[in-house]
Amino acid sequence: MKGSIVRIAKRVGAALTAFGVTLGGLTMATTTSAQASASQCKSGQICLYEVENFSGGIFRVSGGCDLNLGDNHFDNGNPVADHTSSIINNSGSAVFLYELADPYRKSGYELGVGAKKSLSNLRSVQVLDYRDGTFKMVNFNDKASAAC
Ligand SMILES: [Ca+2]
Repeated sequence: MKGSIVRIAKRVGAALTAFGVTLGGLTMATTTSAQASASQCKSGQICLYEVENFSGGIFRVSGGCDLNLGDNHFDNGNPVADHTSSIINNSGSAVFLYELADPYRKSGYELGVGAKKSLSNLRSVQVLDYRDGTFKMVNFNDKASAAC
């Protein structure tokens, strides 16, 4: 009796494992096709990415400036504000990411990204802190609320 229960449990376990592997494979395939990539940021565009290394959702800053990212979404539907983890600036001029949206833009952190520059993550970057007017290294991951 005990032996058969163990056998059944093992069989169920094996079936679940097989199912899990199949599901995992499907999930990965789906995720991969929905992931943004660096090549999706064309010449002239400023692109914010939801995930590090230019992955997850992508949002292109229209006209190079958006003073409040609170009403914007990545192409996968997720909110942009406080969710940017990497950036490509393919425009011809510098762009700045701000910790706070207008009208408080110049009351928090400001991160400059030069023309044709990119940052694959924002975990340790030099920002200008308007609170005390000094430059400092901070974790700016998931902090941007405006881009201009
Ligand atoms: Ca906006």
